[in-house]
Amino acid sequence: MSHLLFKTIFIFLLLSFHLSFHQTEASIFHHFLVAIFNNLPNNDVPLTVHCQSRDDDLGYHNLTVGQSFNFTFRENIFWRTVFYCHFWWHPKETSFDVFNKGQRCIKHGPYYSHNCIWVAFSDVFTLNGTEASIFHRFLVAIFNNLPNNDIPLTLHCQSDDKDLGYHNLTVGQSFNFTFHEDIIWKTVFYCRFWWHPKEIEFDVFNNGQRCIKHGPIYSHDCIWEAGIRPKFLVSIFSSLPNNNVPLTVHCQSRDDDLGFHNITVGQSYNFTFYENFFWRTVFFCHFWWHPKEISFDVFNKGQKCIKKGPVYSHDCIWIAELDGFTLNGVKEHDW
Ligand SMILES: *[C@@H]1O[C@H](CO)[C@@H](O)[C@H](O)[C@H]1NC(C)=O
Ligand SMILES: *[C@@H]1O[C@H](CO)[C@@H](O)[C@H](O)[C@H]1NC(C)=O
Ligand SMILES: *[C@@H]1O[C@H](CO)[C@@H](O)[C@H](O)[C@H]1NC(C)=O
Ligand SMILES: *[C@@H]1O[C@H](CO)[C@@H](O)[C@H](O)[C@H]1NC(C)=O
Ligand SMILES: *[C@@H]1O[C@H](CO)[C@@H](O)[C@H](O)[C@H]1NC(C)=O
Ligand SMILES: *[C@@H]1O[C@H](CO)[C@@H](O)[C@H](O)[C@H]1NC(C)=O
Ligand SMILES: CC(=O)N[C@H]1CO[C@H](CO)[C@@H](O)[C@@H]1O
Repeated sequence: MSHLLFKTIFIFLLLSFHLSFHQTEASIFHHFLVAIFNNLPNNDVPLTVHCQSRDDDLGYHNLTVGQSFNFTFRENIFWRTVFYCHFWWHPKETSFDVFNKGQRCIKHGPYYSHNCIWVAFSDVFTLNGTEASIFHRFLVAIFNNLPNNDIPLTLHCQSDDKDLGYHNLTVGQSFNFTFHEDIIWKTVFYCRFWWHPKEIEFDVFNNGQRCIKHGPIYSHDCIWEAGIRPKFLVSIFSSLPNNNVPLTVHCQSRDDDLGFHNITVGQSYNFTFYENFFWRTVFFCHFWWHPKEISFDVFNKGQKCIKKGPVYSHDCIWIAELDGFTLNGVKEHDW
């Protein structure tokens, strides 16, 4: 009996959830269409397409000239859907996001549209009639921002069919080149760098939307800087009134737990670290000064310590006072 009651309630709950879901659905979901047309020259090679999202694999499709492959989906209000497709038109191949942004299909898409009409031509893809200009002309700039030590930065950049030669850059100099990327045709530029005794080689361009796969931003300017990774200092100084209660601090990053430290009045607790190229380091600290406590990021942004930090500095000097915390002289947090 009780089992049956439970079942009934469960079904009722399920039904009512379902109903309310459908009631709100209309206002929060948008319908999108992605269409991929084959407008390639007729050469007996089909355009093979394989599209996927995180959750859906739409399978492989062969399109003859004039054919299209379409799919529709509903985007939720969080605009998190990403569909990417891999294209083969022997011997060429490429892959890119065909949808990663509500309203414009892709970031920097040409129009506000819920119809994402992609057309494959022999040398370019268009989105909704516009040559996807974000893929078109690219600049690679390589700056020598190394310390001055009489050794030039020597570099040698190449693609499969171009050799850009050897170049020596003195400090402050840059070496630039531009090229046209046709997004079907996979351009890769790689460079070898020498700064005696160091030497390294990597791709400076291998992705039409972000310069390199997993590059930090959508851009067709690929600005590389050779430098020494900047070293940052975080210093936490207690300027609290002397009342026998120490300031206890516990700082962590994603990878490092710096442990618990008690700072007496007039003392400081410091740590230093090297920030990586992608500026992704975050350090957050928890502070206790009985009965008060607070936690916040003490570092989450290269150059200014924190987003909207008061000054450009590699030294992040936090001072704990009776009424809160200052960063490099500017009040940032109340207790
Ligand atoms: C697509 O065509 C290729 C030959 O060009 C063939 O190997 C493949 O099986 C075809 N795939 C589908 C899904 O029809
Ligand atoms: C795909 O969508 C486009 C644009 O709405 C339409 O012209 C075309 O007929 C559709 N193709 C198929 C196979 O549904
Ligand atoms: C670059 O400098 C090195 C010495 O550091 C020299 O041997 C080489 O010839 C120079 N190359 C060019 C292209 O100027
Ligand atoms: C290379 O490009 C950068 C970024 O646009 C620019 O600041 C710099 O002056 C250029 N250098 C040369 C030598 O053209
Ligand atoms: C910090 O001080 C508290 C007492 O105020 C003590 O319980 C704790 O063990 C101390 N921690 C460290 C790391 O010294
Ligand atoms: C922490 O850094 C500050 C600022 O550079 C410095 O004045 C202080 O002496 C350092 N404290 C310790 C314990 O190293
Ligand atoms: C060429 C083409 O398809 N243009 C369309 C792009 O999207 C806008 C907004 O939906 C339409 O008005 C255009 O006709």
